[in-house]
Amino acid sequence: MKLDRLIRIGVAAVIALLFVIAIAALLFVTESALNVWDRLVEGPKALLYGYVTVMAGLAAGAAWLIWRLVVRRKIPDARVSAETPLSRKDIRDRLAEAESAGVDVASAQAELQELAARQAAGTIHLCFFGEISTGKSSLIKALAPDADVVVDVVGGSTTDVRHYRWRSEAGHQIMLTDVPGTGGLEQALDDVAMQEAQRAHVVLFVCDGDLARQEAEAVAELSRLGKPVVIVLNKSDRFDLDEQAALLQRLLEHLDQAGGEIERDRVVAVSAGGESEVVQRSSDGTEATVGRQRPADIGVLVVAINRLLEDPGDIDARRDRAVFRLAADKLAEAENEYRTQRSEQIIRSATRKAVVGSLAAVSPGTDILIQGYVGTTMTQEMCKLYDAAPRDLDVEEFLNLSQSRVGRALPLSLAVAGNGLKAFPGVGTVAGGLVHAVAYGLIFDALGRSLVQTLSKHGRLVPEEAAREFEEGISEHIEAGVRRVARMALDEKADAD
Ligand SMILES: Nc1nc2c(ncn2[C@@H]2O[C@H](COP(=O)(O)OP(=O)(O)OP(=O)(O)O)[C@@H](O)[C@H]2O)c(=O)[nH]1
Ligand SMILES: [Mg+2]
Repeated sequence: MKLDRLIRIGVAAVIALLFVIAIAALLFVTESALNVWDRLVEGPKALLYGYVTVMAGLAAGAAWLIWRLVVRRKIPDARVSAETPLSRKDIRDRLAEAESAGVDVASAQAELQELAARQAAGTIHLCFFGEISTGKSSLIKALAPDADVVVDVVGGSTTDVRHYRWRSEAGHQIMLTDVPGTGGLEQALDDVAMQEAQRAHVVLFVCDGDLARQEAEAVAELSRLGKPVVIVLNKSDRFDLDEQAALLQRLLEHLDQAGGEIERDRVVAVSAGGESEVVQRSSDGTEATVGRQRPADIGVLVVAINRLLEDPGDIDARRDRAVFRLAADKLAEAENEYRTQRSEQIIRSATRKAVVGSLAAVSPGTDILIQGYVGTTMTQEMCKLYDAAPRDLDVEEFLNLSQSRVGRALPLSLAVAGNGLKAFPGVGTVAGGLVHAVAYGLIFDALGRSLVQTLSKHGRLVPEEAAREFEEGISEHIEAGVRRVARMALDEKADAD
């Protein structure tokens, strides 16, 4: 009791002393400031202004330094740039940068090569795009009767991309492109079709009725990519004139909502014809099913294409931009792939170092090393992989926050490690050192995986969030990683022995 009172009196005395010092300091500073100010005011004006300028400069410099140190740097968000148009130079630069980092850029590069080949040939590509069995192949066959086009009653008859030569009235060299129908069983074929549409100058969007939701979305996507879209209502032989007129109106509304260009001939109704099966009865009474060609009526489509090409405008530049976007998407996919592989390597290497370090330690258990070299290197390498330039302070803060969570997770990690090791035949009694090594390895493994999750979600290191991710996912990661890490520790131990 006495001691407590003494401490209180002591603290009170210190406060009183600090108060006196603060007042004295304030008086002293005020006096010198006023002194300096008086002299400046009396002295030449140039000195006054010079002095004020220097003071303001110093204050601004200090503020800037504090800002740099404390406030987080804003890293441009990759998702924002997904909407901005790309130039040839942008995409070339990105490719070169990614390639030097070790990313496989072949498929993105192939897009640029295909574009160059098409530019050199100077042909205009018209892509027939639409759901399966809407009559894309039949339309191409009607336009270019000599072409060897596959048409089938069964949906999904076209499974690859084919080009057929054609010529417009104005003498343009044209390629009619047939692609697989969308909305079938294979999502991969939808992608093939969409990518080919992206490479074309104009998309002829073929449908055989009002647009379903997916079709409307595809029209919107194509318009967003800057594609001139013509909606072609095929099989119009199945509708009477009033129905046709109502459908054309609906389609025009779809195009308008999708942000497509509403010009003359952007929505047309045609009949590609195609084959129908009819039962033929011969004079002897026998019946046979034969295919009969329906009459084609595609005049309005030919007119629409010719009109569109009368004044092609910036059709080439728009096609180029869409291909650059396609190449950028393929590059992003390749980068993701690369990150997945590389992050796995980084995690493995850190986990191995933790295991080896722990096996070599004299008294395992005293040294959880998250804040040490291994944790720092792993965090920095991972951030670099995700183009997130972290401040050293952020790395430190993340590791500190994670370290405080490790204490809670260690018993679980040890238990899982012990069980995991027992599952290996021939290990026999599991030595404590080995269990600790596996437990530490598991913690690094979990740390690495939570880092990958936050970095791929936010594109930068947000210490509190990354640490929370670590805490929330740790038990799941520990369970998932135990076989791998136990194997690693056993191998390392065998090597050491
Ligand atoms: N009634 C009618 N049927 C048509 C018309 N055009 C095509 N068809 C029929 O529609 C079916 C599908 O024709 P395709 O040309 O193979 O359709 P597609 O869009 O190329 O089909 P996928 O390649 O499978 O996506 C065939 O049975 C055609 O005979 C048309 O104008 N009227
Ligand atoms: Mg087809």
